[in-house]
Amino acid sequence: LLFDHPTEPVFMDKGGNGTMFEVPKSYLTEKYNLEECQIVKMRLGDDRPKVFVSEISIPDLSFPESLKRNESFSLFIQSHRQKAGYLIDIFLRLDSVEHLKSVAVYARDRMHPVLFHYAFAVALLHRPDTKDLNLRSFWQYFPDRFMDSTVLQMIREESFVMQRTEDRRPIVIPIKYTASDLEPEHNLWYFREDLGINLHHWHWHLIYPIEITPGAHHNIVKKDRRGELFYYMHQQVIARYNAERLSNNMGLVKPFNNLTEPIAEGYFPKMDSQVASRAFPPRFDNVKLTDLHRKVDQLKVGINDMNNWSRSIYEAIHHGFIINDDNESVRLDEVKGIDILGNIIESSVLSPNSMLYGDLHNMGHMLIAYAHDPTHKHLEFPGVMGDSSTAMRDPIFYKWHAYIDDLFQAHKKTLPAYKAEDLSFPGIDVLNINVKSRGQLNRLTTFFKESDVDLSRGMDFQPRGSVFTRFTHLQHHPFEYTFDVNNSSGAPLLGYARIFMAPRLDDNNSTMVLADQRLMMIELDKFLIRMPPGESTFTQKSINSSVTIPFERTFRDQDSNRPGKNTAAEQEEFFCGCGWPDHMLVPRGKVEGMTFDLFLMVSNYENERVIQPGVEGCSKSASYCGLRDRLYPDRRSMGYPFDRLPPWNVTSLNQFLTSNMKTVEVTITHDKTIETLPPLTNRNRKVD
Ligand code: CUO
Repeated sequence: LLFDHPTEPVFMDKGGNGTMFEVPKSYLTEKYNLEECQIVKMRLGDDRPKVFVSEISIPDLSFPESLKRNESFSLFIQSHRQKAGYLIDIFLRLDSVEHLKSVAVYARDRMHPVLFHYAFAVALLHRPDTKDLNLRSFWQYFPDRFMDSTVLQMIREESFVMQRTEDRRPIVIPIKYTASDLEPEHNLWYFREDLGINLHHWHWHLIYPIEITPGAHHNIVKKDRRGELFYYMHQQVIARYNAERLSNNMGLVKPFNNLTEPIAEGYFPKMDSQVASRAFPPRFDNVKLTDLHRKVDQLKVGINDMNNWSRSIYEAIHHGFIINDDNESVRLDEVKGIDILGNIIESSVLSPNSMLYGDLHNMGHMLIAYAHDPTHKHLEFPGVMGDSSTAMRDPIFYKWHAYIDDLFQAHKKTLPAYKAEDLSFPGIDVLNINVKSRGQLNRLTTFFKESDVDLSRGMDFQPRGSVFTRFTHLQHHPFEYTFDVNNSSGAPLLGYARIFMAPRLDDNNSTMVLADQRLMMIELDKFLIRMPPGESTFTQKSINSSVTIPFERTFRDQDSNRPGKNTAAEQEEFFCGCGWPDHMLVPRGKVEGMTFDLFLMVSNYENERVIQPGVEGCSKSASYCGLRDRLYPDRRSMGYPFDRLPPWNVTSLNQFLTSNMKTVEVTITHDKTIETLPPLTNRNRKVD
């Protein structure tokens, strides 16, 4: 209830029979008066859900409250992060769930709705007594950040005219609503504006916060290899985006490495923020960045600062060490180097020297997000790049992150190539690998498909009840990997099966050299296999990928509303909510078919396993998201074996292969027919 309808106030009332009573100081009663509130209460009727809370001593929330409710909130801005961090810390310190509930009720109406949602979700996720709660997805509460604002208006109309929920029809989100075909970048609408992808990004940043108030007694930032995961997850996004570009006969994304150069690609989001009641500002074509100075956000950063930070980071990479706060040098070695750099470049509060290396990535987001009003002259809010739930909609996101990835790759290039002993697995031969989908061998098919999602939790309309929105997204037919392995060691062995895929041809239709193709390698799955002596066959279904979460989990509302669905097995869902959406597991491909190299490596699990206690629950989407409360379940560098340059004399994927690896050519064909849904009302909606 505290998450539902985020822009509506909680109505509070004294009550009960002396044992429990609702918090007396409500936002509404402070703003209006008790009598007026009683009238509102009568008007709303008595069937509204009620929650009783304990009497509490009111915490001092003046610091997070200083961000006004109708302003914008961005995790890329330090002063906003600090306000959220303060609130998170208060939530984490409370000694019981009962207390937490009371303080949360008190805080909810006084805080910025997104700040509250973020802080409360982070706290629930990290408190031992609440971390198993099954929370719904962010898009359900803030649908305004995920779709065209005209759709929201149509939903209001539908719910107003069709008072009975069962008579309501789904509101169809038009395909391609943010631009026309005159804009070539618009080909990629299905990737950039995908609900599941944007949700994944929000969720990732939710479980890997950048900072919490200094001195906070819970350290929720310091998670295992979080800097490296920042690099790897975003690197994979770029690899995937490039595969989509090639699928659409477009050139690879160009890094935004000269901040004084105009940004050719404009972006007009066509979304209204419900919280701020303002449109997300657009960015026109060919806008140039200028120094940012917004006193209201305590935000001051110049293009020069950015260039200096970037220079210092490149220097550190080329010298092979960074200088920390205590003026000591710390080597950027093969194991920890990338993790240190991740925290420096992002940058998180774990950056060992934020004076010297600055806040490069976050400030890039903000410079771009405020390109239309860098000095707050027009009192404008940030564009979509200012928030992790909306940033991936904008073409510049990919150019900015391609630049960020170039920095990481500069470090990876300083590391020695993997030697044969780092790659091979004595005694193991991979004999073959195939994929099968609907009876077809090594041919995958993608298509567009309509799906309905219920948005009623995020809408502040009356009367209530489900209203569905119908959106179109990419999908593929499920597939299955099959491979044969020969174990000649005479003893059982454990292997880690690592599956990647990359386009074979570049944007010039020439076969890529491995030094380029490795950057395009998309991780598809990673799983443990037990290999008895002799030959064995293994199969793995695409839906069980370690990269993805199933469609139902992304669009869970219908799921969690079903009776009996919130089983113990689903209790780890919130962390599990992080994961690349299954419907975007493979690139679109081309109508005439597009050639990919599918790669399998079976590596020695004994050298790579991470010994740690606890059950394996929720380990399904660990590749991009890690595991809750546990170490990243692979000792190898993320992206292994493609994270480093191959030896100079290995130019093709085939030359790279040792006997524990195999590749196969896979064709992805895009079927242009859209799988549509019948125009049903809620009455004939099949709930199960
Ligand atoms: Cu995820 Cu730039 O970090 O957005």
